[in-house]
Amino acid sequence: MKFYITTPIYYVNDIPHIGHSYTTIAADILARWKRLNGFDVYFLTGTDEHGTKIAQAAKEKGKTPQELCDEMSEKFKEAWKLLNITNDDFIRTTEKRQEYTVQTIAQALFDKKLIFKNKYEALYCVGCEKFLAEKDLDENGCCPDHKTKPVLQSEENYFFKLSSFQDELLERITNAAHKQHIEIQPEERRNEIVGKIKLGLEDISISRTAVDWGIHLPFDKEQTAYVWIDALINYITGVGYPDNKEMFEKYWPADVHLMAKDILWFHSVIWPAVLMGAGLATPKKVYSHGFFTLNGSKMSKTLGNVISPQELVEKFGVDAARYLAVSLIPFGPDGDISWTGLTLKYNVDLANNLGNLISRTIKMAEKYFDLKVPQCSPDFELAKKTAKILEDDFTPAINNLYFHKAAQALQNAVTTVNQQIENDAPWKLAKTDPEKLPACIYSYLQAADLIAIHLLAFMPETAEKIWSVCAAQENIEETAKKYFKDKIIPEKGFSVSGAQLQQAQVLFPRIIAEEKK
Ligand code: ME8
Repeated sequence: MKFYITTPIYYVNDIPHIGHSYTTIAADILARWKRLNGFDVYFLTGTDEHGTKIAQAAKEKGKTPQELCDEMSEKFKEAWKLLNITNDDFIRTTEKRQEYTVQTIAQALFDKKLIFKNKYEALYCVGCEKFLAEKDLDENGCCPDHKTKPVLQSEENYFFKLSSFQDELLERITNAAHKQHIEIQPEERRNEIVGKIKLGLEDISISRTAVDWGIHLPFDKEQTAYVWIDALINYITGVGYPDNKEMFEKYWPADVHLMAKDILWFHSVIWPAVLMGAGLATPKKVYSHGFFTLNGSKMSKTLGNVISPQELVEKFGVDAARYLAVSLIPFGPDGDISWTGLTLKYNVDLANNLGNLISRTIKMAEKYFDLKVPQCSPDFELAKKTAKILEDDFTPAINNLYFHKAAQALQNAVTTVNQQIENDAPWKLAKTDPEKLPACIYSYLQAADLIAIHLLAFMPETAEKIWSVCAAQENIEETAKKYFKDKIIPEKGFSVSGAQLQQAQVLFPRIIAEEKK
């Protein structure tokens, strides 16, 4: 069973911020989850490095485009390393392999007469890297996103016959029984896409003459491929197209392309049409999440209101940063975040709920059992109750990419164990019914181990810590794989009676909320 997952390749004219981190962390959680469930996962991310926007940004900084791309792609790589992202490859569109694939696809489409030359004149926004219609402009005649006046550009470009794919695209998107069904999520966005396709698809320009910082077309060296065509093709280059047939056949088509709503159209319409034109399979799923705003306004480097992955990690630690990024707003609609909101969620979910469960359990084991897993006949009732919550709520949520719901299910499982501790009141039992104590503490440890297994994809380091503090046996990943396969708790439990526990450490120290300027 294979699973190929991608993030967008990010433009190198911006620094990585929480928006890029959001998509990449979500993709990483899914990649880790699928690996734990026995899939042979391939996870691709990278950077988009061609086009006027990048060439201009380089000029402003007094660098060559290549220098800027080298420097900025490193920043993305560093950010993903910091966030513990397990991508299998990092593709850059300026690499030779990408040039080769783009030229191969362009030539194939040209040979099939799906690419033709035409004169084109329209208003072009450099910021968007696209032509805009008059109706798209704001009241000042500017691009509504970039607040700059688009320039009138006229040139002879190559066009791709997007219009000829209209019916087949509609069929693949709307017919779930189609063997090449393209599932677009969430539902509302899929409906928007379908509505727009039904209005009619126009052929699109796929090359430029004035842009030198790009990949030259094999059949006309005067022209470079338009950034979008170049960028999308990364997804097949990344799995070896065209020369590494074995790899390509193994992983293509992509199981899920992950992105935000801004680029859903390109991924669910233009990309599948290009693939169909080239005679290749179309992606199985295209999933778009919403846009983050920060304190109600759009995040932008020029406004200086971005949250960087470094800032997130500095304040909360890597695992909490991963958890908070995907659990704060529902995966799908837009949402607003703030440092206050992040801190609050950190304190409630991680410091108070999860952190507290582990520290109080270990402290009781220390006080009553000399820091050993108590001797008793195994009691799995609480672990089974926890397992049921996770099975009913966590697993379907994560499989459907509802990361916020999966995070909530983890919290519900933790709350259930904390409530059980309150109900048992072991501190009272120690005085009234001491013979009941071993089974109680033993059961909290088993439930904590089970939670750790489910935390692995979200918070890998925390899961490992809980696992070792609670003296769980074997390797956590191996145990998790086994557990997810047959859902059976080992006969003697995950933490075996008599095993030495570790001192309680504070997993998530409480943080005082203060809004960062
Ligand atoms: O569009 N909220 O690159 P890009 C949520 N190179 N997600 C956000 C976000 C925000 N505020 N800001 C960015 C490009 N993202 C092209 C893609 S793919 C073949 C080419 C995330 O650097 C989100 O995933 O503008 C969005 O789709 C992506 O970054 C856009 O990245």
